Amino acid sequence: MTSKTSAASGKTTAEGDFPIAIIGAGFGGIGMAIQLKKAGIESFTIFDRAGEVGGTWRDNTYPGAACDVPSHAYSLSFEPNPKWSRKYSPADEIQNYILGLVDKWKLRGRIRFNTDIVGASFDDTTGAWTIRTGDGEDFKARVVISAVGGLVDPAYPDIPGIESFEGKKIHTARWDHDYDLRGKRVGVIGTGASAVQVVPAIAPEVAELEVFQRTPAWVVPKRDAVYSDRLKKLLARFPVLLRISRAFKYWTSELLGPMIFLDAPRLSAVGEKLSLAHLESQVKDPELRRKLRPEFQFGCKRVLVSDEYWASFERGNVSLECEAIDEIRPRGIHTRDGALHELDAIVFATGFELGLARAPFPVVGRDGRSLDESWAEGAVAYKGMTVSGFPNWFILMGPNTGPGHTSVLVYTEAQISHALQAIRKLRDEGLKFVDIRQEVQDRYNERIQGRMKYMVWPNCSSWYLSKDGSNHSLYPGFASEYVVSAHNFHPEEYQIAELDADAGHEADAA
Ligand code: N01
Repeated sequence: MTSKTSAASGKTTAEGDFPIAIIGAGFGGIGMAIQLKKAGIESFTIFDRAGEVGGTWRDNTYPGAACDVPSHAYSLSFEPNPKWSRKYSPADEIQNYILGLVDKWKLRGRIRFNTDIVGASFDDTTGAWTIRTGDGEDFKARVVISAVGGLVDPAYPDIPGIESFEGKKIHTARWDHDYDLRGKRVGVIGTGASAVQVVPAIAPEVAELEVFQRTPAWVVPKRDAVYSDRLKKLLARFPVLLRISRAFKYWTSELLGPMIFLDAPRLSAVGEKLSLAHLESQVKDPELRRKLRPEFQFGCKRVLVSDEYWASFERGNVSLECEAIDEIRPRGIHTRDGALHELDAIVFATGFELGLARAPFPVVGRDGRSLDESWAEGAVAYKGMTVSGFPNWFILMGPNTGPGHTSVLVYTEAQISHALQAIRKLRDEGLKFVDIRQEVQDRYNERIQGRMKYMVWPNCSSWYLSKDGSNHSLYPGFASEYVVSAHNFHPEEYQIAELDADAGHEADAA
């Protein structure tokens, strides 16, 4: 448990001998908590600003929401699930998997829901972090696991007049299930990973659906499949089969990875050919195909996976609008050709504010330096996890740890393992802190940024890139390479400070 201090009264209560704070109860935070429990470390508290666990899978409930990575790979390897109903599970099934883990590991009582962390600061003398909630409560923790996620807050487009719209506005990441789309004239802005799922899901219900496309995207076949009861029973009975299925899916994605992340036109051409064949099989009208055909290099933006998105445009009630949006007016969307598209509702499939690029809240490390100052020229961390000057602070899904080609959880598991080893060392050896050496962090990031020129991502605009064109989001390489390098904690890479007896007592009792 995390030690608690009431900011108002200044009183303290000790709730554990090595308090650990986990911020975020999504896949990362819950996975970390499970591994801590497995290691016999119980002194943790999970904080989440929402009223339920699940993170992404709690928030993204739009019709058609699913994972575009196969579930046998997109799940925690240490919590295998033979019961996935299909190859690509719907969002609610993934959320139920997370809820099941919380019950199985009795984590619910360890979570402080509706608790927004608004600040954190490190005390050099005690080796403890103080984290503050929105209600003004302070908690002390010897280690903080920042598992706040990278794609959390919905981004609305900067389109003039957006506030003036008199119909219903819905963002995919905050779906309003009370609003009935049946029989409505609906516009969807955006053609990314969320749009390709929501468009085919709502198309049969609405009266008219207009998809406002700024940039057409590469889509590849999903080849989704329902898993029969017989198969699920077999997987449950012989867990090795599930492991084989996971390994097969993982290594297939690794094998195809270079086609998606490398700036290798010949490899990109293979992906483009596959996608264009898919387009041809889904859309009969050559003019419509021309409008849907992307012009940027395959992999430069996220490759989309769908068997139904392009086919939706074959429906009589679905149309594609490629004219640029001029403004939003009370009755609809006005495009640059002068047309007013009258609508009852606008769905914003316009993505997320990039949470990776900045501190999630003011974080003050050693010498009073803030994380935002350290990240003024872009978010950097050692292997995406630790930042020099911010000891005992471990980030899950941090800078340059996103994949474009495989399951993000593979990366997260490596980060959990790294943090767990560090926690064990700190706790078992009575250390004050471990702080990644600046030169180790710098060398690592020079290598990461040096590799970017061989990657496809600088060749087009996407959320992967910061405003200055640098990439602090994705890992430029194979997932296996990252896992091998990040999985183990190497003490020699960190500055290690001993806990002096008095300060230690103070930290633990605080
Ligand atoms: O968001 P996006 P997303 N006028 O940023 C368009 C993950 N994810 O929610 O391409 C008109 O990709 C914008 O146009 P353009 C995944 O990592 C995972 O779809 O910039 N259009 C684009 O088409 C993914 O990468 C799953 O020209 C405007 C769209 O909005 C990430 O989340 C499922 C506009 C935004 O696309 C984000 O995906 C869903 C404007 N002013 C998401 N502004 C899985 O299945 C923006 N757009 C795991």
